Amino acid sequence: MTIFHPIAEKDVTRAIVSSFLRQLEDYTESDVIIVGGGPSGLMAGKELGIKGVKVLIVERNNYLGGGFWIGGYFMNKLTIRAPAQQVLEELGVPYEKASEGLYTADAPHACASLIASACDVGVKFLSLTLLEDVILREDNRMAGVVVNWSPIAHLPREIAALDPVPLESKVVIDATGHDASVVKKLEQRGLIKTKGEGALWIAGSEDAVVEHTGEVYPGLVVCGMAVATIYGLPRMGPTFGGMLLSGKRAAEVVAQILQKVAA
Ligand code: 48H
Repeated sequence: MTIFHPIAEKDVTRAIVSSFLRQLEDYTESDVIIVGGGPSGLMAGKELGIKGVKVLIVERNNYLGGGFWIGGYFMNKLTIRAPAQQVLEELGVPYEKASEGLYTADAPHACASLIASACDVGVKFLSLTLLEDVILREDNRMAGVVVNWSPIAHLPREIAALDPVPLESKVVIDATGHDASVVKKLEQRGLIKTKGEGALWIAGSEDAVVEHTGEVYPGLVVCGMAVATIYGLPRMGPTFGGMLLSGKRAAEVVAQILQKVAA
C-alpha cells in the first residue's frame, strides 16, 4: 500500500531552493534586521511583526532561541520576575510561583512558543548566518548588515576568502547577547565605546537593561544582554524577564524611528 503522493528527488530540491531564493530576494531589503535570535531578539521581532513591520532575524546558529532553551545551568527551567510573567501569559506558557514575585517555567516551552509567535506574525529567519560587518553610508547612519554563512568563519583563510552578502534595512537591532557583535563593529572603527558587562547582581540588573535599551547609533537599536555589555550593567544569571521586556522596549523605539524615517 502507498500512502504518499509520488514525487521525484529533484522536486524536493527545487521546492526548497526556489522557496528560499524567493524569500532571500524579497529580504535583501527589510524594514528591520535583527541580529541574534535569542529571547530579546525574538521578542522584538514578534512585537514589530504584530505592527506589520517587515522583519528579518539573522542567526549564526542552526537553531533559534539563544540562551532561552536551556534557562538556568543544565536544568531546562527559567525564572521570570514580576511583572514579566505577563509575557508568559501572552504566549500561553504555563508557569509556577516560586516565591513572591518570582516564577518558573519550562524553558523549552517558553522558547518554542516565542519562536512560534514570531513566525505567526510573519518574521523571517536566516539561520547559520553570521554578521560580518555593517553598512554605513555617507550620513553615517546604519543602513543594513553584511553577512556570510557561519561555516565560512571556521575554514582556513585560503579556502574561505569569500565576499560576504550585504542586506539593507531602515533599522538594525543588535540582539547578539553578551557579544554585542553589531556594536563591536562600530567600536572597531572608534565610533562607539563599550564598557563590558558588570558582575552579577540580579536585583539591579533587569530594570537597568530595560531602561538603557534604545538607539545607540543612528539606525542601530540595542536590546538584551548586549545592552549590559555596552553600558557596563550588572548581569542577571538565568532570569529572563529583563530580556523579554528589553525586546519589547526595542520594538517601541524602532517603531518611533520608522515613523520618523517615513515622515
Ligand atoms: C549572528 C549572532 C552573532 C553574530 C551572536 O545570547 P542570547 O540568548 O541573547 P539575549 O540578549 O537575547 O539573551 C541573553 C540571555 O540568553 C542570557 O544569556 C542571559 C540572561 N544572561 C545573563 C547572565 O548573567 O549571563 O542570544 C543571542 C543570539 C544567539 O542565538 C547567538 O548565536 C546570536 O545571537 N549571535 N548571530 N551573527 N555575529 N553573535
